[in-house]
Amino acid sequence: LRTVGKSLFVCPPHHPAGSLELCPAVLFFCRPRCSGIPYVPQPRDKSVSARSVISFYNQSAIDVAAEKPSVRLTPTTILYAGKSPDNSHILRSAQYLYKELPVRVAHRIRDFRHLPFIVGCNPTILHVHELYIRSFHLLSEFPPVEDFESEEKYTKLVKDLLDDHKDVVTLLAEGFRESRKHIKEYKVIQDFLDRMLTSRLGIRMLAQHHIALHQEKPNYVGIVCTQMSLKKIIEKWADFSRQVCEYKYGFAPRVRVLGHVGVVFPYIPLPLDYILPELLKNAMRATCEQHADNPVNMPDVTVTIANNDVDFIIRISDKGGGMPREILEKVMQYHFTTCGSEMDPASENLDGLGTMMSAMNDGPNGAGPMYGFGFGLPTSRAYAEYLGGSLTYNTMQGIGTDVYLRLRHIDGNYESFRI
Ligand code: ADP
Ligand code: K
Ligand code: MG
Repeated sequence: LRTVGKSLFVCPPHHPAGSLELCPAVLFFCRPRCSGIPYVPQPRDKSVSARSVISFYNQSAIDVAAEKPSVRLTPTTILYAGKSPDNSHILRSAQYLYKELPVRVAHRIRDFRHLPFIVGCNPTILHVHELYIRSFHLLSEFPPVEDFESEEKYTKLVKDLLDDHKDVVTLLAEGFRESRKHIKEYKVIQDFLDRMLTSRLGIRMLAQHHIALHQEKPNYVGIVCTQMSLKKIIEKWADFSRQVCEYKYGFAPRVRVLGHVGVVFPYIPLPLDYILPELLKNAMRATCEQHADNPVNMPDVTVTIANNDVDFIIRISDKGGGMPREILEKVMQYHFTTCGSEMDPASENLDGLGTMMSAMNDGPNGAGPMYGFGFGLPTSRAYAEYLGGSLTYNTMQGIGTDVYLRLRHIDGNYESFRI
């Protein structure tokens, strides 16, 4: 028995010198050559020391910020916030972020603290939790943005933070895959991930909007496209998904776009850049697997656009055989996939995790794999609901599936979502 500080540690008598054996009494590695020498506990994971785990739950500045309500803006507000020739709109935008971001980050930290303890202690989840705490301090300790000089520095910080957080979806997915087996109630994870992912989408939209205000781009105000053509954006992601599909299967179904193909209206393409490829890849995968014996005569994937005053609807129809009855309840669950054996760390479906998730994290610019991660449907649905819309599906076992993405207009005629 040895005493280090106030804690008691038991060092096994047989402990060979220089070993890195896990001491049974504590979750610390023994220092090499620990026999005979009073040893200093080393944290298992460099980023998470015992001190910091305690400090995760003891941060009064965060408590104060977490009590404040978030100020959510409508897209119309950010669209018409006014472009002023003296660029004062950029300064106002930075000042809004300066107040708003610490509050939103504090809300997320509060959510981490409320996770069941066994999940909150998972090293990957602790790592993300710590990332948020670090971001909170960087944002809230930054001096007030008063002029263009401080605005420039602040915008640099925002860009750096966007980059620091780019792998958060991968990390959360990994963390929960490891730890969800300890939780009886799936709803706890679903609610946490829904809030986490949609709040992250909101924060990233605000941050990227602010950054984009510095650049001039035809038909854009920040991240809002004032003349978005649904047909064009669908075709862009159809081409992308066909490439991923061809890479995986050697062939890909064609995509036909029907309905109100001529419509153009103001909208934010960013969330569609995530949702559309996920839905199109699902439709193409089902089609390829159902018609593998006759790929030359594969049925097309049909996308129908319907536009009206209040909202617009995108229906993606495939003849991929439908979803089997026994998985219907599960397809919307995070991590559920019919690729390999679900949640088995040894299964091959993890091979693609890195690439697939880099596509999910950054917006699908990299060629993300076809499927296998189980985040496509639940994340798309959470985003759609965050945007004041819905994602639903009808499936005909033996024939195919129709997925309906319904989203609200942002042109200010009816109430829209808030970012
Ligand atoms: P992933 O694609 O990574 O498996 P998703 O959340 O996108 O995760 O989809 C979950 C599951 O739902 C898929 O594995 C598949 O079994 C089923 N699915 C999704 N879309 C379709 C579709 N259009 N036709 C048939 N099955 C589908
Ligand atoms: K899923
Ligand atoms: Mg998918």
